Amino acid sequence: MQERPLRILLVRPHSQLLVTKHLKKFLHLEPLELEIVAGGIPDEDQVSICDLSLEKDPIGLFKRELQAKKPHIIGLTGYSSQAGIVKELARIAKTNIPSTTIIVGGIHASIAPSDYAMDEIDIIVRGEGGCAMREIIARFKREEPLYFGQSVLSIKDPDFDVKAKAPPAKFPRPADIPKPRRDLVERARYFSVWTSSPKKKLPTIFPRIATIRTSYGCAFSCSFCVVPYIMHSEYLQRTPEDVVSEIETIKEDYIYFVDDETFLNAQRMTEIANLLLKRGIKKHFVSWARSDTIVSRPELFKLWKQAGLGIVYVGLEAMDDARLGDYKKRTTTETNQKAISILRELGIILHASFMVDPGFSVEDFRALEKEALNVLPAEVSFTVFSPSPGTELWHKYKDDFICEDGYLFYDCFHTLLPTKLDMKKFYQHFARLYTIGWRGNPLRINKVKAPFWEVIKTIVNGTKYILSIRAIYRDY
Ligand code: B12
Repeated sequence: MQERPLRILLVRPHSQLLVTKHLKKFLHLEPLELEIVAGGIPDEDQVSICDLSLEKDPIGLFKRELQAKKPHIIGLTGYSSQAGIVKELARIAKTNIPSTTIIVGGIHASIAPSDYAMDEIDIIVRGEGGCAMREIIARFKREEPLYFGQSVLSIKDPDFDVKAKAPPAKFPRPADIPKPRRDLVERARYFSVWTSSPKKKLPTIFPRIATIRTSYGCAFSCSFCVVPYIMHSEYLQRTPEDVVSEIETIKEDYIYFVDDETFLNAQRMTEIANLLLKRGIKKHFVSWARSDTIVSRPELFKLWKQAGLGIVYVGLEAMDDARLGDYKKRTTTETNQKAISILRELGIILHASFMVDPGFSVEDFRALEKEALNVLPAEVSFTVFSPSPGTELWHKYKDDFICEDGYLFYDCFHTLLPTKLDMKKFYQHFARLYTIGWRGNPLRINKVKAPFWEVIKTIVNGTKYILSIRAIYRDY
C-alpha cells in the first residue's frame, strides 16, 4: 500500500504567446477545472494548486514547487495552444522527481490524447476530471493500474491507440461531479474587466470574479466548435437548487458562468433566477448566450437582469447570412440584430464576438468594421476562424495549415490557414477592428466614472494588447 497522505500538485501552465499574456490583463479567471479535479481528492490527502498563468518566472516557480511539495502525483491541464508547455512541464517534473506520477487532463487531452503519448506522461484523462481523479487516487492507493475505461488512458495500456479515437460517450451524472475546491487558490488574483454600470459610476473596472459551471455541452453543432465532439451533442444540466446552493457559497460579488451554453433551457434558468431573487442573493453575473435564445425569450433576460445579469457575450460570428450558414450557426443576421436591440433595451451590456476568416479581403474587413460599428456601444472581440482538432473542419483543412510548431498557434488569434492578404496587412486590419471596438467600449460611450489609475491602466494595457495583435505576423 502507498504511504499516506498523498501529496498532489495540480498545475495550470502559463501562456507562451504575447497576445494571450496581454488578454490576461483584462480577464484572469480562476482555474475552475483544477478546483473541480481537486474536489475529487479525499480530504485525507494533501492537494495544492499552482497557477503559473500570471507568473513572471513560471518555470522557476514550478521547480520550486516541486522541490517544496515533492508530490506523489502531478496533474497538468491545458488548452491545445498549451500542449507544448504541458509536455515541457512533464519533462521537468520527471527529471526532478523520477518517481512522480504525471496525469494530464483538459481540453487538449480530451480531443487529441495521442499528442500526449510520451514516456513522461503516465495517464491521460479525457473529459470530466473530478470523478476520474477520485477513481485514480483510489487505484493509486490500491497499487492497481491507473488507466480504466475509455476516459483514463495510458501508453502502458496496449489498447491505447484504439481508445484514442473518440472521446468517451459516457459523461458522469452532473450530481456526481465534485464541487470545486475554491479555497485552494489565492482568490484576489482573479478578476474580469467590468463595463456594466447602470449608475455611470464603477468602484472598480477590475472586480474580483468567481466562475461557476451549471451545465455541460450544447445542443447545437457549429462547424468550428469542438464541444459537440467532446460531448456527443449532449446537454447535461445541474438542477436549479444545486446551482443556487453553490452560488450561495461563493464569496465574490461577481460571477462568470463558464458553461458551453448557459441559457438553453429557459425553464431551468427561470427557476435559477427566481431562487436567487427569493433568497435575496445579490451578485453581478456575466454569461454567454446565443442570439436566438435571447430573441425567443426576452422575458427570461428581463428576469435575469433583475437577478443581476450585467454582461452577455454573444457569438454573433458574422453579420452575413452566407457565412453564418457556412458555420452551421443556425442563426441569421436578423436574429443577431434583434438580440442586440433586446439587450440594449434591457440595459444589459453586449459583448459581441465576431470571427474573421483568413480568406478576408480588404473589403471584407471594411464590411466587418461597419458591422462592428453598428453594435456599439458594446464590448467587442474578434477571433480568427481556427478549426479545433476534433471538428469536421479540422479534418477538411488540416493539410493546408501553415503552422509548424505543434499546436502552439491554436489560440484563435494566430491564423492556421494561409491568409488571402499579405499576413502583415491581415493583422493590421485585424488590429484595426480592435481599435474600433475599443473606441465604442461602453465605459467610454456611457462616460462611466471609474478610479483614475484604473482608467490609465486600461488605456495602457489596451494599447499594448492591440499592438501585440498587430505584431502577430512576426510569430511565424
Ligand atoms: C469559458 C471559456 C472561456 C473563458 C475563460 C475560461 C477560463 N477558465 O479561463 C474565456 C471566454 C475567457 C475563454 C477564452 C479563451 N478560450 Co475558451 N472556452 C471556454 C469554455 C466555454 C469553457 C471552459 C471552462 O472554463 N470550462 C469549465 C471547466 C471546469 O471545465 P473543463 O475545462 O472542461 O475541465 C474539466 C475537464 O476538462 C477535466 N480537466 C481539465 N483539466 C484537467 C486536469 C487534470 C489533471 C484532470 C485529471 C482533468 C482535467 O476536468 C475538468 C473538471 O470537470 C470552453 C469550451 C469547453 N467545453 O471547454 C472554451 C474553450 C476551452 N476555449 C477555447 C479557446 C480557443 C479560447 C481562447 C484561446 C479563444 C480566444 N482567442 O479568445 C481564449 C484563451 C484564454 C486562455 N485561458 O488562455 C477553445 C479551446 C480549443 C482548444 N482546442 O484548445 C474551447 C474548447 C472553445 C471551443 N469551442 O473550441 N474561454
